Amino acid sequence: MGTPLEEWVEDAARKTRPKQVVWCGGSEAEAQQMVETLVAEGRTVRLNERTYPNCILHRSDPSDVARTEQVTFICSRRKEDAGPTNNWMAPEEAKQKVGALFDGAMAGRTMYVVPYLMGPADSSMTRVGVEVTDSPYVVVSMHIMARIGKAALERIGKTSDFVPGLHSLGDLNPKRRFVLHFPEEKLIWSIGSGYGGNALLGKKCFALRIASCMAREQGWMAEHMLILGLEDPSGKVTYMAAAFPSACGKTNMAMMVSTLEDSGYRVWTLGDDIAWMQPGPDGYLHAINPEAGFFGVAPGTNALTNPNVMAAVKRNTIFTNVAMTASREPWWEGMTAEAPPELTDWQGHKVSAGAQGPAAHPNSRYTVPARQAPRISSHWKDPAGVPISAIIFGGRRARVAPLVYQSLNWQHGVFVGAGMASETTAAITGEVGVRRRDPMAMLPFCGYHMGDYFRHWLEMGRRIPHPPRIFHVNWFRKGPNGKFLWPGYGENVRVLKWILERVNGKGLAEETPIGFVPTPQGLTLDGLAISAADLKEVLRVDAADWQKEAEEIGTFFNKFGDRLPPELRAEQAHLTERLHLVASAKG
Ligand code: GTP
Ligand code: SPV
Ligand code: MN
Repeated sequence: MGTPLEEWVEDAARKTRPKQVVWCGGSEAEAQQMVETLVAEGRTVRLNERTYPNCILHRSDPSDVARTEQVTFICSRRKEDAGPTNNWMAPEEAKQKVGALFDGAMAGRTMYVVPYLMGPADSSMTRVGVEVTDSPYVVVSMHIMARIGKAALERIGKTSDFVPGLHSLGDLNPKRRFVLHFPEEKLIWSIGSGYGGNALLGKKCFALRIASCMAREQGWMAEHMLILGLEDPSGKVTYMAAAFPSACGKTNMAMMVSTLEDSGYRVWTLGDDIAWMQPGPDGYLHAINPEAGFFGVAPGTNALTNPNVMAAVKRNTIFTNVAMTASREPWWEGMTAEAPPELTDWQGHKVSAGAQGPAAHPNSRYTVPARQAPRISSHWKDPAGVPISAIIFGGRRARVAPLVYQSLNWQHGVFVGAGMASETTAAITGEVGVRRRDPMAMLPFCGYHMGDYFRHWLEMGRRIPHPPRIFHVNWFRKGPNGKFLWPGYGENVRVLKWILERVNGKGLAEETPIGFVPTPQGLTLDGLAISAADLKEVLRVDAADWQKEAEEIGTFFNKFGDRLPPELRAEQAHLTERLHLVASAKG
């Protein structure tokens, strides 16, 4: 009899029948060997060794470039435990149907066993997973994104205290692609995709879908949030966590180069996608970043919008589906004003003059070690996490949502998060630019009934003596000319500064029906080129628009039936009343 881990690996090998099984330890030599394998497979090239040392470009299958939510399932025993926002499949049916696809799936291939930690080795908030995969791309990515090898194995020892994840590329046919989560067993099965969020099982599958279930059982929170520290002129750092849907600005905000550095406001990076949070002995909600790297959206990133990212990805980085210049350097739309001559596009074709479509895929990405972020916080691996003073929700809204507002209290803040919406992006397969409600940016990531998830948020608020203040931001509001009203990126620090002031009981604000909105004087705007008219528009709360919004939120809440906490229904009614009062005062 082997250990539970050995037995599970043997089981996986019996099913998938690889030609060999390789246990991964996470060494640099192993990474190099994996890159050799990738290059030999023909979809990966090494980039310019002088300007981009130890960087590779991987071109994925053209049908496998983003998360596929329609084939992502929660396989809880009871359908109602997955709730109305998740796809559901019965566990036995899932095991039979998808088990058949795993049968012999690794024939002739190597099965890699990747034990990994989510979180720093010495933190009580850290959890362990093991991924078996037949994809060397997944292995090199996990090398960067998680802490691999000995520490994880030591932690598991002879116990069964790990989240197993079985992954195979299968035949990469979208028709035979499935991403399955078994929340009662804490088990993950993924087949038919090699793409980040579908295939790096430590990330969305474990650290959000499975972890959200663990967090609810164990009294903590697993959220789709960046973590940053905002340093003020006195040197004091205040920590904030922000939840924006996929490709809505988390990595950029976490790695922001503040335009107010000269006046002493500096942003420190701790995490860019996932936060695990737990009340600490000091009465604050403490957050750790369970990951060790960033898997960021490339297009739109340049030396002006985000010099920190540009500096970070100059070495030891995996680029996926970006374009390549004649000198073997990565390129994507928005990196330079004009496309360089002689580009190779993300599918490996030479780009001819007047070519249609982008040269880099809109969801092309870089995978970079967190330690390479120029402004990585000295606390990013702190086992106790950092105390969070503000939670910021946000979305991509061309209309309606103002630049920033503060909720009235925790319960109202939970309502703001539960009712948030955003326009869809290239990070998921499907139509781009469609507005959908995406509570707490967790719509695709909550592993259980979202009504219960809202209840868990409300309960956490009661259990935290010093709860974070809750805000909502929108960098993407557009004027009548279709242009963004707010410059965004490094200028967003002006909004963070106001949030910091509000946390400290200062900051000028007007109370509107939706919450506290900064007065134009409340924002520090010196050195910013924004017209008074645009500023007014970006802060505007339109009662008629918001009445429609409140109605839509009400309709969305109907989905949850009697699992919707009554507090949220009450908040929706209060918002409607406040809007009504304002409208009738004006009328
Ligand atoms: P995921 O990794 O998918 O979870 O995305 P993310 O939330 O980390 O988004 P990211 O920071 O990678 O940004 C996504 C896209 O939004 C990129 O193309 C950015 O250039 C763009 N973006 C980010 N911040 C801003 C901003 O403040 N203003 C504008 N206009 N665009 C932004
Ligand atoms: C997202 O889609 O939210 C991402 C990219 O962060 S992935 O890891 O693919 O989920
Ligand atoms: Mn994400």
